[in-house]
Amino acid sequence: MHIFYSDKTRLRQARTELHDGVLVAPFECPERVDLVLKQLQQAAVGELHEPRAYGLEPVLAVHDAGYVNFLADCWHEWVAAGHEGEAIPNIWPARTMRSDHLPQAISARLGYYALAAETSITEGTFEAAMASKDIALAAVEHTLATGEPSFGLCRPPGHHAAFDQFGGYCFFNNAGIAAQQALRQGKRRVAILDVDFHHGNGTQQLFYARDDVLFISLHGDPEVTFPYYLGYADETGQGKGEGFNVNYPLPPGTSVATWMAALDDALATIARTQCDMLIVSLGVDIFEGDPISAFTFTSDDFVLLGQRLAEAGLPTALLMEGGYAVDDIGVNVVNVLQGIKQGG
Ligand code: OKP
Ligand code: ZN
Repeated sequence: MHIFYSDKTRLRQARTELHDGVLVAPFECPERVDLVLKQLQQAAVGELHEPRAYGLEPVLAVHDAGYVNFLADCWHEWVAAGHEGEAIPNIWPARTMRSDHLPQAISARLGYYALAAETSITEGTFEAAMASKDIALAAVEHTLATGEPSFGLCRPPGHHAAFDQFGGYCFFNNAGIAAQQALRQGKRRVAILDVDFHHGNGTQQLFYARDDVLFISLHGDPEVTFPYYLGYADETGQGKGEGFNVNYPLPPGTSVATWMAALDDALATIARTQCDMLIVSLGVDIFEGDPISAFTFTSDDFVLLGQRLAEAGLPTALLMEGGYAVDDIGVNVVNVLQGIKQGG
């Protein structure tokens, strides 16, 4: 198996996350990558490769150009405006105000392009986000060329990033960018299976009205879990995309058996809808020890997850999303990949 990573992901080194009303050290930290890499090397899961630079063109195939320009310039504009700390949105075009006008002040633009406030923009954030989507593109390119599974150690994650919004630690939608690239390379329908604890609202939004990307997500019930405002079971797609969006909101504390039953249902849908590629948004924050999540996977259960994914029998690229129990993140990722290699 080929594994893609980049030291450039370290360029995102935020100091602050607004969490429970306090500015804390971010859960989504550079050490996550170091610890996964260490375990991947120790377990000799596959060859490590650095991606090439694919530029902005594949990003602009799914994201708004104004949004991309905002991300590229935000930190510099923030500093130029004389702000002291990291760039944190604190005003939005909320329901009672105008959203048809983009004000010029960086504080206003920050809120316009943000969907949540926990994610600070810092020096190097844009460069790390660029490296992260390059990792995703390289993984998909390898799987397309060889048919073999690949793993992209993306960081920052991507699944909360929408057409023109960042948040939930995400800036570019790595899985969405990679899926679009696979379609351009001749795939007819790509399944994106999102197993992260949190709903992949960004990925859902990008492909909601399309039938060439099937989006399926298993996640904490948005009634009580971030991102709250999307991820319900009645969101089934729109227009020709009707039936190509499937959500499995599951209550906090859901057993692995119940989760696996939903996964079987998801895999049956993937088989029935004639997808010719599988991209997995691999969040290992479904782990029982995750500090911000509430599912119950043990480290051993991740092997079973990998085996089930292999049973789909499709060319598969796995892309890292969340996972914040840093002591166990490496083992949990390795176990998924070992499960994939063992097959179903
Ligand atoms: C990113 B990914 C916790 C609130 C949740 C944001 C979570 C972002 C998760 N107090 N804050 O899906 O792992
Ligand atoms: Zn998550």
